[in-house]
Amino acid sequence: MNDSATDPVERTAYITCVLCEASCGLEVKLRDEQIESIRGHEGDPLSRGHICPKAIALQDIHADPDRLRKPVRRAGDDWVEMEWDEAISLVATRLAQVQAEHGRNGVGVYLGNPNVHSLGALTHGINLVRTLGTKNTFSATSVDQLPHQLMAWALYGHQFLLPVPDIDRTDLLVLFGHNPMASNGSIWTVPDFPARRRELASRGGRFVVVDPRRTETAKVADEHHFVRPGTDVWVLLAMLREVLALGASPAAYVDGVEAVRRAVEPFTPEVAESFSGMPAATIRGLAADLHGARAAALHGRMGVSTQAYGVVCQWAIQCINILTGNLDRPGGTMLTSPAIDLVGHKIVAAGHFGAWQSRAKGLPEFGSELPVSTLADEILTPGEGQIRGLVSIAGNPVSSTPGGHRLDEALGGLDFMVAIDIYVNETTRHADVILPPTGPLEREHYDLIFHTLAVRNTARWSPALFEKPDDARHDWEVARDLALALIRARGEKPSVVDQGRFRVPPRMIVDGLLRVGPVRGGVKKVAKRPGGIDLGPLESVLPDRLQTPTKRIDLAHDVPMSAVAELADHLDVGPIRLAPDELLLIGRRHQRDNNSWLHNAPRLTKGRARHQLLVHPDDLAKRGIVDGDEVSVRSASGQIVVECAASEDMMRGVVSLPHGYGHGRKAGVRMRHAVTLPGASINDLTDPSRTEQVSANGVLNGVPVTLAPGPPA
Ligand SMILES: Nc1nc2c(c(=O)[nH]1)N[C@H]1C(S)=C(S)[C@@H](COP(=O)(O)OP(=O)(O)OC[C@H]3O[C@@H](n4cnc5c(=O)[nH]c(N)nc54)[C@H](O)[C@@H]3O)O[C@H]1N2
Ligand SMILES: Nc1nc2c(c(=O)[nH]1)N[C@H]1C(S)=C(S)[C@@H](COP(=O)(O)OP(=O)(O)OC[C@H]3O[C@@H](n4cnc5c(=O)[nH]c(N)nc54)[C@H](O)[C@@H]3O)O[C@H]1N2
Ligand code: SF4
Ligand SMILES: [Mo]
Repeated sequence: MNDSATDPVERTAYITCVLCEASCGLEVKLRDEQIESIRGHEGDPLSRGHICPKAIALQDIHADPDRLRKPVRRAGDDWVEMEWDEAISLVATRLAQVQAEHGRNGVGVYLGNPNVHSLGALTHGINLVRTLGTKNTFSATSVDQLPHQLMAWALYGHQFLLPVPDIDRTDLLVLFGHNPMASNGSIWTVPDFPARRRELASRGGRFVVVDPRRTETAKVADEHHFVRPGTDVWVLLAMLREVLALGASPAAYVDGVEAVRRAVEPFTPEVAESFSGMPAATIRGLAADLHGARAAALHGRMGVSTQAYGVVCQWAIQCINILTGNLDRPGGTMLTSPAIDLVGHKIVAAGHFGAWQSRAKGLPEFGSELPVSTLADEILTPGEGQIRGLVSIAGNPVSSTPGGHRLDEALGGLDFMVAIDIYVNETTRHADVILPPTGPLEREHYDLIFHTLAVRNTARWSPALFEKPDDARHDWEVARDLALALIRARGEKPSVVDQGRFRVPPRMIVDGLLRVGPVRGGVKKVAKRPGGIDLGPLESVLPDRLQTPTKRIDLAHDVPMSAVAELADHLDVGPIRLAPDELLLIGRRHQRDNNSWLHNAPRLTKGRARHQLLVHPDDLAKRGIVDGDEVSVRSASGQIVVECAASEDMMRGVVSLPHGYGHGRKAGVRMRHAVTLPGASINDLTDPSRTEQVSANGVLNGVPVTLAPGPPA
């Protein structure tokens, strides 16, 4: 007979991994509430059993002694724990003070990447930002996908109408500046990319990668072409020109073709070759292949978004997909029909561009956010509207944004800073108070964003794996409590609308939204099925789903067209000119890194070091540097010392460094494993004064640098 007192209690839970855009479904086995195993959930209709090493590390985050579990207040280089009510009240009072003295814009906001991976941050965090009411709002968008959103706004009438490659049915997939074998896909929720890529090959399809490094993805492609960093714009415009020469087949709802034809006329494949190093014949061949394929998809990501002409690159990519007839075609690039339709239900605004400018540099807002490259300027430049207080939510801009070292100094001079964050990192170490919400295994989740970008229409509810501890607060509760306290600290009374907006929990919001969609039921119905509800493959939805007032697409939209005209006027100038000894620096992601965090997860940091600067052996030899040497790397913005590694995978003249390294720069950071990790921050080299031509997105790739042996004397 079993002795129930000693019998272990076993259970299996099905949850969503919130660590990257792939949003995999996980199967977690527990024994007496201890995690026994984390696996990919085979029955998940979207992720089909996929998992990567980061998901295993979810348990490291959960158990990490470095993770904050109670609010802390800075006392010199030390941190003192506080009770929640006391902390919220202190923060609200101080923020209200800064805004009373310096105006609403006197408090700035930075929203980091993990916000999009947290339901509560999306449903409630955004309302906290609204309550702050500052124009000085910044986010990771402007070191990332801002050009995509701007292009979608211009062409499709909504910043979130972002077509994704229909990889499961395509015959030809062409990726520019994207490394899904490491990143698992971006602005494209494509869990299980490795298997989907293999299926493409076994269907007889082709896969082409254009990248200055022979990446993990390039290595599994049928073709890889090197391109000199920052020159994709000429390649893509030349491809667009060639597609038009072959004959365009746009849908009936597409306008502006002739204007585009005239605009791209100067951009010949020969011009593109001279700037990019990509042979004109290759450029013509790619255009012809995209034009001739039964179904083809062209997608460009970080590599082309975070360079000087990111918006034109993204626009040209859409134009090529549209003019080859591949937009909205099975196997081409398609829009999703998510169970919760952020676009159709107008939950997310369509976006607006240039409605105001940043104070110091006159850079344009997009969707009410300013480009983060200019955050330090807004802190350091005196005058009306200067940022004197900061709210940083799930972010580490000192590590993640151009000229991070300058921002690091600027943060030290603020009157008050609060971070809503689970760690003391390079940025939050400057905070006066840190408010730590529950971790990823303690909260419920529904992917509002990534279902909208997924290769299959599904709806998955993720329960909290563990109940939150009694004295913990979820991110939505922190946002609620802080916003309501701030309103009171201003001497006002929260309105009925405010009360309602903040007190309804995320689950109820999702429930209501699901009920008006195709699922025909709420959270309960979705949650009943591990892996969620399968709504099938992507469907053709155009022109119905367009949000332009005319329900038509105008390819010749003013914003991209004026940028193309400017490029045409300066065709003799071309890309950035380099001094003879200069190289171009680009970024890199690894499967076991996650932006600037997770470096204190032992499971992810063990094994071969990967912080090195990759350099082609010829470029090392020219400088008398040997593989494994320490080198100093200098740019217009700063200097770092880092170990180098010879790599034949690099294009000559190009060097690569991963971002998110360089921890424990000074006292205060409390991440044990991370601070002993070798490596330096690439964003001490990226230049905040060089921004993308149209949107002022960060230019993270194609940064001119020089290399010298050893640390500087
Ligand atoms: N040079 C260069 N720079 C880059 C990039 C590049 O390719 N090259 N990539 C850019 C891109 S695409 C991005 S998205 C940004 C990302 O950069 P950031 O926006 O700074 O975000 P992260 O580094 O992902 O994480 C920031 C912090 O969020 C906290 N955090 C994690 N989970 C939670 C949570 O659930 N709640 C709360 N409140 N906090 C949490 C952790 O402490 C972590 O340190 O970096 C950008 N920077
Ligand atoms: N393991 C892991 N996964 C992640 C993340 C992570 O940090 N680690 N971060 C997540 C986030 S926030 C994002 S936004 C996504 C990003 O996902 P990806 O877009 O795949 O990001 P990267 O791996 O930086 O890939 C950018 C590629 O562009 C190339 N490149 C650089 N400059 C140029 C150029 O001028 N032209 C061209 N054609 N290529 C260029 C680089 O060599 C690199 O291979 O990944 C997400 N997934
Ligand atoms: S690919 Fe992304 S979502 Fe999937 S398990 Fe890895 S980190 Fe999690
Ligand atoms: Mo990102």
